[in-house]
Amino acid sequence: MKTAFLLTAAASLALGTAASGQVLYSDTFQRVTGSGDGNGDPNGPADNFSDWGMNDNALGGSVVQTWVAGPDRAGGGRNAVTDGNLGISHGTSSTFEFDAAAASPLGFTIEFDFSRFVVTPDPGPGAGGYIAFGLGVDGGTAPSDFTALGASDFALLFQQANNGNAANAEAWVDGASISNFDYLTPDVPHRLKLEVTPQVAGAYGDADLVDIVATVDGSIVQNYTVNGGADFGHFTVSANNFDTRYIDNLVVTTVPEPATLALAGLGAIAMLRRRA
Ligand SMILES: [Ca+2]
Ligand SMILES: [Ca+2]
Ligand SMILES: [Ca+2]
Repeated sequence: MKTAFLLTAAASLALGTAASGQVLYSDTFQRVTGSGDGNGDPNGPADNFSDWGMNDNALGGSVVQTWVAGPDRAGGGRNAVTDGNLGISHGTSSTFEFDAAAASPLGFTIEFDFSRFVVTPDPGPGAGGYIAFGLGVDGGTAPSDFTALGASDFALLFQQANNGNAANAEAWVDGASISNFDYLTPDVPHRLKLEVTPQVAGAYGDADLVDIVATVDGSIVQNYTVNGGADFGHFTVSANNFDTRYIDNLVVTTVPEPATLALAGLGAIAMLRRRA
């Protein structure tokens, strides 16, 4: 009777841990980095350089890295900057090269806010263009405004409704568009959650299958099964140069391993027995 109670208590602890996951890193971009104002003016102050600085982990996590951002824009205002609140991208890419996949055999989650416009109503030319989010950009890839799409293993692109597309969001695999869906109003902020689960624990390679659930604003749900690739847990943000986009409140979470949970459960039993 007593043993049964203790086992139930340990199981509850284990389930509680599994449900919450563990934050690997986060970023609220409450800092000022890069040159220029990132206002989207390609004729702005010359010789701007791109810099997103280091993540702040203000929403949890312990992994700290410097974002790889670029290119720099000598002679123009296009760049990647942080403005004290947002991670801004205009004709640039920013990659967080910590490999969340390598750290998360059972899967990981990437969640953040984004918008196609820092300033609304849109001050730029034509209200067009995209912001895109890629997984798997290999380390050492030179950033361009196309990196998240052209150099990733999987990506989602968000743009305006027109421009000849059937819908205003697209999924890309290995540099090519595979399908599209509608994320409703393209001119307001949204929240994207990517839940990434390898079909075989720890297998994120080119020949491995990875399930991805993409959820926009908690209600628009898209399911994908794609091949992985090297550096699959790298996260990249790219935007073209039509306007000035941003992300904010980034949280990357790992799914705990059952071995760890079992040990935690056994530890809990041992502790409870010692106290009984
Ligand atoms: Ca912020
Ligand atoms: Ca890759
Ligand atoms: Ca691939």
